[in-house]
Amino acid sequence: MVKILLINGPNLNLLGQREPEKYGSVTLREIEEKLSCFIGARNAELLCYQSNHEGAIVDRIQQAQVEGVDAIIINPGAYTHTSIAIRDAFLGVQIPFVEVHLSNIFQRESFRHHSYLSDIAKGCFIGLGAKGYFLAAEYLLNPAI
Ligand code: CA2
Repeated sequence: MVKILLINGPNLNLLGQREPEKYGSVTLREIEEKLSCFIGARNAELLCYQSNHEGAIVDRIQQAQVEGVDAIIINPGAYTHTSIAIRDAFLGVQIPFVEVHLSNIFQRESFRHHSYLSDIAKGCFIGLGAKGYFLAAEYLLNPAI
């Protein structure tokens, strides 16, 4: 069975509780539950992980290799713009991944315009809110048109 790992980075545990105008009103738990159903209905399995700690995210990516995870969906939060360590973790495991951002990072401050992951990701869904996670899953499970 295809195994997909969803990783959410720092502060995304607060989704739906603060700044709904920026990040929407759906909670992370709701996203995880709905995405699990979406992926389960396609005979695949979803593992969910959120951490506010860079090294813990690196550990989880390395562990994914051991577990035989087939693909990763990641919203690295602010680590998108800072983390060479998370980039190196992906280069080390060679698990295909899709990068998701709820907000359109290109409409925001210039320091959010660069991602350390986008050029090594399969692709990115940016600025489409929580729908981006589902579009990423749909792509990973069914990449052909
Ligand atoms: O748009 C995205 O998904 C981001 O990855 C969100 C990050 C931000 O640093 C990136 O530039 C773009 C911030 C996540 C903060 O999440 C919160 C959620 C609710 C309340 C407060 C913060």
